[in-house]
Amino acid sequence: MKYTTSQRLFDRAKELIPGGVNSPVRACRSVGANPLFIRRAEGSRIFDVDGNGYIDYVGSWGPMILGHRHPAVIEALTAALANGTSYGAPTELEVEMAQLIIDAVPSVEMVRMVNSGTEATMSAIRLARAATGRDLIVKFDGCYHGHADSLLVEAGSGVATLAIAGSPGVPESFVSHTVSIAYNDSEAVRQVMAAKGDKIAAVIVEAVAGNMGLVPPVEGFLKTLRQECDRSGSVLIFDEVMTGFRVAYGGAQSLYGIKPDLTCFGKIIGGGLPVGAYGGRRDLMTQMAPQGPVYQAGTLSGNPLAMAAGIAGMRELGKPGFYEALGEKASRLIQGLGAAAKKYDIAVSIANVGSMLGLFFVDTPVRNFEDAKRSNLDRFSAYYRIMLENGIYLAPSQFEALFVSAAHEESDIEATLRAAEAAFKRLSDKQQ
Ligand code: KE4
Repeated sequence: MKYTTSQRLFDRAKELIPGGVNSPVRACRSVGANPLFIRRAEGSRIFDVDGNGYIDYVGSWGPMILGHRHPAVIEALTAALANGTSYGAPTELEVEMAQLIIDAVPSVEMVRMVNSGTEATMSAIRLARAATGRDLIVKFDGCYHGHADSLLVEAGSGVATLAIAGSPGVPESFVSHTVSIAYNDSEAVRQVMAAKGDKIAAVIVEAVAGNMGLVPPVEGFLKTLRQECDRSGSVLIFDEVMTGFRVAYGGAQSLYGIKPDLTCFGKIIGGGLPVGAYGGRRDLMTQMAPQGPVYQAGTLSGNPLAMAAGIAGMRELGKPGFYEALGEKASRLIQGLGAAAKKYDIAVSIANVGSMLGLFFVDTPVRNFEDAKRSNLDRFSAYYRIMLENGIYLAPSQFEALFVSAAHEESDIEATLRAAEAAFKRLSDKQQ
């Protein structure tokens, strides 16, 4: 494949934008590649500026569950555009979006729109601290909740990929209020809550972790969080920015039967436009300005274009059988990947929760960030590059999840499995 235009644009971008990208993980540094500059996307495919086409499993890092340019989304956006782009005033679309989220997620009694997942988690943390009068928050190693200061501690995603524990510029005083413990370690949770529970404002967790690669919760982990927060009076926050409307219409909380006090959303609910939201118990949410004293605001919060795209997409997701069909595709892919790796004796740990998939190059189960970090990153990088050569667009990091969309056809799955088999064969040959 030819990448000359991407390369030229990247060289220029690096002079103008830090690292040449507007979000670090896009720089592909951890896989020793240069980023492709994208011109357009359609359905399950994405096309770079050199005219190369790829089957897309990044899906804009989660939002594109319907595939790119779904007709219903494009039609709704076109109609919304005819009325303008932003007013800075309430619209009927925001009422409709709020109703859709509240109807889909029973733990959410009220909801506030913001413009990113980071804003959603940052606001939920502020609300929990205000409501409890406490400062401490608990998060989990390898979980990423956006780049708000108090959450950039042992974070996953781009931070994990860049191996930054926290980040320069975050005052020690900020992270001193954040405790990060091992994901899936219920005993550690009980110990921290026993020791500090009366000082802990909130426990925030990815109910299915997608930012250290895919790591599902083990039996009892989420229940322990619920029980311990009930016991200590701490607010349980599910960060469903990635899993919300992804793993089920009601999110991960509907799969595992645990009701958090607050939930954060993003990605899918904006249909590909900038969006975030947080919501939950009415007694908490009514403390947000202007109804209550806790301040949070946003010029473009509830933007009519993002609302129109999100609502149109969510209506498609609410149709009978949508998640079953999507889950079947993901399972076929996962099973095929496992069989291909086995055929060439390549040790992998693979998992999926609905249409969120993970593949680690490690021969033991991955239950937390320490396990994930044992993955063979050199092998992952080689796999990434071989798959790209074969027209498969994967997340350029071992510490990310992959996403199957409704637009992925059987032929896409088959092409992906052929590419994976070729990749595992090459890895196996190199191994010998
Ligand atoms: P944003 O601020 O990027 O909209 O959302 C932050 C966020 C919060 N919570 C979870 C569970 C998330 O996964 C994210 C963002 N996800 C990453 C990819 N894993 C975004 C990609 C990027 O940083 O470019």
